[in-house]
Amino acid sequence: DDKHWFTEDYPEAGTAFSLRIRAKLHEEQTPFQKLEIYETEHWGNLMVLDGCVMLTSRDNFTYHEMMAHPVLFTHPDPKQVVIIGGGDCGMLREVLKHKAVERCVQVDIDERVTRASERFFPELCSANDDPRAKLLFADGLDYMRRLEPGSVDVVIVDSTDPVGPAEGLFGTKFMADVWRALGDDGLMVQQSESPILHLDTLLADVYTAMRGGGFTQVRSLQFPVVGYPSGWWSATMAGKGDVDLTAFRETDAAAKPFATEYYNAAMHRAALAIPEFCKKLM
Ligand code: AG3
Repeated sequence: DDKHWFTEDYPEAGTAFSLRIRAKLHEEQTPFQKLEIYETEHWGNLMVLDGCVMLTSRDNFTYHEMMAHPVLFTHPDPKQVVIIGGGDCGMLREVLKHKAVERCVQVDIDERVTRASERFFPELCSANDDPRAKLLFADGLDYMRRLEPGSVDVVIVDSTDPVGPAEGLFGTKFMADVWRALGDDGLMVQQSESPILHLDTLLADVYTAMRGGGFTQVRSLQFPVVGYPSGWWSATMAGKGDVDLTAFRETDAAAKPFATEYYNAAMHRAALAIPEFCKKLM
């Protein structure tokens, strides 16, 4: 009964991930990618771009919370935030939970992703009307190049895999543009794929690109994402100057005045631990 399953195949790993589906709710070829939405049996709605799982209603909280909150609790006072990608608006929602944030600009190349999210994932779009939010539909590479130097506190890169539209977001040139846009205490975080599958083929390159772009401090967090290849994911933070990326505002995190489903100070601390096979990155 193949038609009752959505499957993402990972040829490089010899594995696949399937979700039992009830219906295909939407399909379109946008100017940038193929966008599909399914209703699943057990995981709510599913968004797929170019055959890759982006999120489900039920599991996206681990990814969005672990990309947004660690970096925001590591920066001393994050006021100006930029999200590159993130068109589903789930990252924007997490960022705006931080009262210190005065403005969060989301820059996704594909407006259709946001329109589909508003329709099929309204819970992710609950902060889109926040006066601090600004949604731009533009090329993130261009946007970053043009930002005024030193004008941003935190950049969050919530991209697709490093092929197709997102490829440039993993390169040294982009990292150098992020470095320049950030203030002295500035931090970035980038989704950096699976430690068990992509350590040598991607994570090592992200470290090289970040260092090549000028960042002296680089550190990954690891956490589960059920719907992504291997179910085991990473986010890599980078900082200017001699910031200690393991020294977050732990007291503030422990007393966070907003609800989360995964993130807390202890999960943040735990996610910073480095498995033995990953130590060669450091
Ligand atoms: N960012 C996508 C991560 C890459 C998933 N890769 C895959 N399924 N092959 C997700 C966007 C969520 N805001």
